[in-house]
Amino acid sequence: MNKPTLLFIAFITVASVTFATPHTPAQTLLKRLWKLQKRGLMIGHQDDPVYGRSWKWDEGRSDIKDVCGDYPAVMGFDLGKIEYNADKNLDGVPFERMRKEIVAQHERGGIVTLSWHPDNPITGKTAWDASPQTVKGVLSGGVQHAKLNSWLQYVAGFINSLKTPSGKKVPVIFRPWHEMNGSWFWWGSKSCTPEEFQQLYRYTFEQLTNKYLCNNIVWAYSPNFQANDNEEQYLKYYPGDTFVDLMGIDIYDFEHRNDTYQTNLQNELSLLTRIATDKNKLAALTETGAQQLPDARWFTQVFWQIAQNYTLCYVLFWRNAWDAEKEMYMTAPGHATETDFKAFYNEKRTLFLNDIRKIR
Ligand code: BMA
Repeated sequence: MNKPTLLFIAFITVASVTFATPHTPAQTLLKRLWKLQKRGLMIGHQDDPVYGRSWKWDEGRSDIKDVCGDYPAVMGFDLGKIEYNADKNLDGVPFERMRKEIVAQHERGGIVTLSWHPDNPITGKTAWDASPQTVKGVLSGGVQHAKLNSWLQYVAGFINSLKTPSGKKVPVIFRPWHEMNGSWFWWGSKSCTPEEFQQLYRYTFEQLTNKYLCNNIVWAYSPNFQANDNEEQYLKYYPGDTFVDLMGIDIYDFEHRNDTYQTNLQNELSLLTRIATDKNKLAALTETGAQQLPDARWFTQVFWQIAQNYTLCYVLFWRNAWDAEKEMYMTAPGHATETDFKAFYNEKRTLFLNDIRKIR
């Protein structure tokens, strides 16, 4: 790459933070995230303001707010089906509504993160169709490369459309191609080599940054938990320092095994925070939760017992799905975890919207 091109990229991407000015929306968010990471752990929730345990599509509502009177500091949304320029995402959330909620969360001083579960571009089946060679088929020279290009154009279009009423772009944390070390997604370990994955991630970065000028993205690398994880395994699919601002990990308890979850969480967070510190990147627990929350004191006694020992920017608890009975990871009014969640809310170092909105 020649020098003018490099300089140009420095102005519009965040992964090149070493170049201080001028400030893009992404650089402003990145700076704020570093400040907030020192204050405590921001609490996040997927699809928080669009549906909950016993409701859907109401406005101004949130299971977290209904329990503790405050919104989460971080809200997560998923772009699945944006690749078809569809009206609704894969979980039925209208993109218009999503855009409105993202801007509202930003305007009230909160933070937003985006994931994307696109369908398999070769077979047309879901993101969970891990047919071999899929990634190869969308890379340059592949049979469906043009499709990837058009899909990225829609993603960029949505991200660029996130603007305040006064026309300022809203920054978001984007973690494309998450859980790639798992075997369940078409961009995962069963469907590509680490090199192919890295090409896919970098291509996504380059298209969004250089072609579509998305200057409002903080980039996250977000593999899944794996047994006996170590640095080499964690970094197996890592696209490189230039393309990443935040290092994440996804880890769940699907089996109601508190001890196992705590051990896994501790091991992964030790590793993650060590690697992030070495690389001078932010660290976050990019997805977690105990499925169906069978333990009434899970938030303070299971999760917080471990998480409080680490310096992390945020945690994103997964969704209280309206369309899948098992997919419940957050408290709600009347749920057995309600009292415990209030205690979790009152912990000094758990940060909700009111704790962060003035810290800019
Ligand atoms: C998954 C599950 C799915 C959902 C997807 C995107 O982890 O919750 O039911 O469609 O996330 O939100």
